[in-house]
Amino acid sequence: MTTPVNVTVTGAAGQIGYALLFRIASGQMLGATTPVRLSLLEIPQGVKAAEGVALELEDGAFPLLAGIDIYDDAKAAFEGANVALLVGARPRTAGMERGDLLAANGGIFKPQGEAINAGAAADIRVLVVGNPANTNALIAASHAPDVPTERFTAMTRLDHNRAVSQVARKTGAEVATIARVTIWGNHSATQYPDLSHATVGGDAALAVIADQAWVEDDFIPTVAKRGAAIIAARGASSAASAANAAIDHVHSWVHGTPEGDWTSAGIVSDGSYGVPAGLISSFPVTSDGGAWSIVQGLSVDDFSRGRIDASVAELEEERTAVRELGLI
Ligand code: NAX
Repeated sequence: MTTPVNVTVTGAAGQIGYALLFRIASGQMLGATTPVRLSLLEIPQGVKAAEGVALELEDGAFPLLAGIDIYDDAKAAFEGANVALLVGARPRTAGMERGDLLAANGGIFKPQGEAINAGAAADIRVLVVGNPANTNALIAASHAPDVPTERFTAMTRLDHNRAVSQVARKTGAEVATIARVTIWGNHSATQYPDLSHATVGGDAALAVIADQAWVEDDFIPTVAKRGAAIIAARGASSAASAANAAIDHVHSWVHGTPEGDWTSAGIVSDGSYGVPAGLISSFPVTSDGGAWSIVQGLSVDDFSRGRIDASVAELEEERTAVRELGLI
């Protein structure tokens, strides 16, 4: 057996963790020939439930699962990690102000960034799922000065997948024929799902759809507010679809994106498309199997410009807020 890849998952006893871990163990994230060793990080109150999940993982008899360790200490959980999925976060509760939410998450993502810096493997790749994902990724990255910021990413793949699926529904085309959809900005209701460069069966998606009112009044709000629709219908937030998107994100990062297509991910801005450098914003991205690259040279019309700027302004506000809180 080749050396297992060390995968650390935080919030392992939560609902996304429950949907995610079995798929990692089965090889769907890193590939059918790559053994994995799982490190599960929980808060002390979550450890017992994580132990239960570990029992079930054992019961899967996954040939690729080389071991499971459970921790309530970040330093130990990230020791030697090659891939880290930061799922556990502090949710917004009734009456909580944004500053309180950011401060509570700073208390999670600052020490986790420090622990990654201290002990993760040299090739560490981090995906932040826990919300506010972009800014949590920024906090973690800023406390890991020895890890290239490009290794810290935030998940907008669920938004991307939702957008692709909505186009498939609208056009009747198969999902696999839809390409070049983009999510810009923040993983929040201000995100901009963009079809300007998307294609359906190789044709311009906007021409195939031929219904700008649908794009603006139906498609964009449906994608941006899908999380709320799931909560309203299911009585709980997206879990299996979020886990699926995390699997997709890491799979694309590690195995590369298909020729001629791209995906969406929150990665550190280099100033492309007028997004201030240093923000972790969603972009159209490709991967060569090693690193993400922002797709360059796309035209941005006035409508798109306004939407991108609005979401990026929210990211800047969050960055200012966490700066003022001393979290970055
Ligand atoms: P749950 O509340 O079911 O699980 C979260 C788990 O994290 C709990 O078991 C908790 O004990 C644990 N936890 C809390 N603080 C921790 C810490 N410091 N270290 C380790 N574990 C810790 O939430 P779940 O539904 O799994 O969602 C997890 C996060 O994903 C939330 O922040 C949620 O908002 C976010 N999401 C992000 C999405 C995205 O597209 N980026 C979509 C889905 C989801 O809403």
